Order: sequence, then structure tokens, then C-alpha cells
Amino acid sequence: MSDIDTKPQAVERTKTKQPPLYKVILLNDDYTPREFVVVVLKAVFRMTEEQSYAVMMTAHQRGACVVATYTRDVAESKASEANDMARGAGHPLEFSTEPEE
Ligand code: TYC
Repeated sequence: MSDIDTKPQAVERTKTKQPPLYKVILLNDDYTPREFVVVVLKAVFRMTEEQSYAVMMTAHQRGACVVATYTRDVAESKASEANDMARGAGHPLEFSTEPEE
């Protein structure tokens, strides 16, 4: 018998940790037209007319609505893109981001 220890010395583990996710949140306001909110949701978040309308109405009635979750970079760039569209059209519409619990 050889003296060489052939037992595995360590267990290799595959890294499965997912990056933290961030929510994009649509905030209600009293001035932005409903139709414009729907246009932005369709353009930036690739939602259908029906999905966009439902999200817009939830924000309108409850004050805010989670639009979707993404990695931090994607969430922040989508929120910026949507806020830029609103500012460009002269509306106070606002999207924010926050980490998912
Ligand atoms: N409350 C707006 C209105 O009555 C419509 C609106 C809905 C604005 C949702 C923002 O996130 C929003 N014209």
C-alpha cells in the first residue's frame, strides 16, 4: 500500500448565490395623464397595454405600485430612462428603486 493520501481534501461547491434584486416602483401624482403612464410602462418595461393599465391603476388608487424587479444596474437605468421620458414631456411622474427584502 502506498502512503499517498488519495482522499479528496476539500469539497468543491458550485457558486449559486444570486445577485440582490431591486424593485422599480411607480409613484402616483395628481398631474401626469394616465395615458402617458401607460405609454412609459410599455416603452421602458416592455409591458402589454393590459399589464401597463393594471399597474398604472394600482399606483393611481394605492399611491405606488411595484413595476418589476431587476439587478441593481438594470433597475436604476430603467427608472432613469422612465424619469427622463417624463421630464422630457414635462410631467412630474416618478419611478424609484429599492432593494427587495
Ligand atoms: N393620478 C394621475 C391622474 O389622475 C394618473 C397617474 C397614475 C399618475 C399613476 C401617476 O403613477 C401614476 N391623472
